[in-house]
Amino acid sequence: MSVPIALTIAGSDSSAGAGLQADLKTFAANGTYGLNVVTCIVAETPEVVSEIYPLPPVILQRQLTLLLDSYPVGALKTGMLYSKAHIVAVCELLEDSEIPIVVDPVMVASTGDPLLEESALDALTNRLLSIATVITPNLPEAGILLGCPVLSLAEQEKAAHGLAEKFSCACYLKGGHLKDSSEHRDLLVHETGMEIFTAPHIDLPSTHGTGCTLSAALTAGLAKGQSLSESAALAHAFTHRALARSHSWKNKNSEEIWHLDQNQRS
Ligand code: PXL
Repeated sequence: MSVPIALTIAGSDSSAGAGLQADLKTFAANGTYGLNVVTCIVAETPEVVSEIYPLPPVILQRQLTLLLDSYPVGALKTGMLYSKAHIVAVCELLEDSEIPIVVDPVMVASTGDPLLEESALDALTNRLLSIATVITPNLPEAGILLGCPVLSLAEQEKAAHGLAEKFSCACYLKGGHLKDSSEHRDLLVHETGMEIFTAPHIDLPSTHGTGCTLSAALTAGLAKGQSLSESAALAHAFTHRALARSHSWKNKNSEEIWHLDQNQRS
């Protein structure tokens, strides 16, 4: 049997809980072979982003062209793209592609540091989102994309439909930023309706990498030929288990979610 291939276009997180490292671990844990295109090198931990070093957009294109020419990619995702030039570089190569595209519209790190330049927002909304099969914003990102904040469960539902319509794609809207509930509610709006995924709130000092993990698991599902609905259910369950198994080290502030061997760590 041939192994399904998932590809990520993302930044490198030195602490490996987010970014392309989270994506590759998630791809592997979900039965796919992962490929990666690096956009930026980020010196960071869950507590601090100390440096962002963007690679030249042409180097991004060389990686992506080579991989698309060499492998039967089943699905791909974009994560941290950082600048307008990086977004345009990706769109130039993917605009005519038939591969399902998951766009995680990464804007801000869990530390609050920006991971997208302000001048890139136009290219994100006008070019990248229009080639997405499914987008996976969190509530602050949804607010920016729609031009109005999303602050309640009712607004979340309206926003998920609004985004799907505005960008003519499916929308998996993550509800984790609503703080007034013991339960988190994510919504998937797609052609045939809306699905709701709920999970109990887990109190953690850091949720670094959660968004990357969810969009990567969704991409793995699509790469395996699962429907959007099945892929979303897989992604939701996988991310919840990874968060529930978060690991921290003695005398160290860092805490990282656990992607691999979900049945082996309790
Ligand atoms: O979680 C968003 C994200 C995406 N990509 C990279 C990151 C982060 C968060 O820190 O470092 C490279």
